Amino acid sequence: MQIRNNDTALIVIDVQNDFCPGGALAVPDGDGIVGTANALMNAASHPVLTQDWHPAGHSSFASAHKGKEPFSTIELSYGTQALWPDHCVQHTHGAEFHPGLDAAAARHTVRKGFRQEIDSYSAFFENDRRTATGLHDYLSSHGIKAVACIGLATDFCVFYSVMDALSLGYRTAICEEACRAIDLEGSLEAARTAMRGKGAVEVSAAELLSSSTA
Ligand code: VGL
Ligand code: ZN
Repeated sequence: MQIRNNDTALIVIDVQNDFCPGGALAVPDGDGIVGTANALMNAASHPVLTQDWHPAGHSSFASAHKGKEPFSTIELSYGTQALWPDHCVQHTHGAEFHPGLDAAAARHTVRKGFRQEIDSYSAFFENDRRTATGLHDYLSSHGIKAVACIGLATDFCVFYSVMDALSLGYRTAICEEACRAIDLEGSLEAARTAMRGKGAVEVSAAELLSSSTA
């Protein structure tokens, strides 16, 4: 897969301050992908960003549920939801893209998780698995047939985005050197197995950047 191709989009997932060291839900070495993400975005014909964008008191925050701790789970109307520290609250520093990310290189930004009662890991569908974010319509209207996913975190938002992209019929690649994981109770291995099993291919940044016909 090559991101210079007109029918291919690069989806850069949640490279935001709160997911980087020092942030409220820091992913280990989350900021270690910024340089590669910039190189890929600047080469891509269709770079798209996603931004986790929660209202204060969001239902995915442990603090919104009496007696609940972060990294536990709760049953919401649509099923089991993991509970997180407050993070990516709209219009706060934590919700901003990492300052080193060349966000201006993006052609489109998708905000997700802004409905009080529904979390959204995937760039395509919220956690009720029904509510669309609008990204599929956007990509379809631009003739996109293939997507390469990078960003934070491998085993949550990247994972759900990859699985939905496959379900929607996109040729789908993940570039793990440009991803970092939370890895909660084996979630990284489980995510890898599920992504491979459904047909996602692992690609290097070098391959995504190449323009060979091989
Ligand atoms: C994410 C947990 C909560 C992510 C977002 O970007 O992977 N994880 N919100
Ligand atoms: Zn979130």
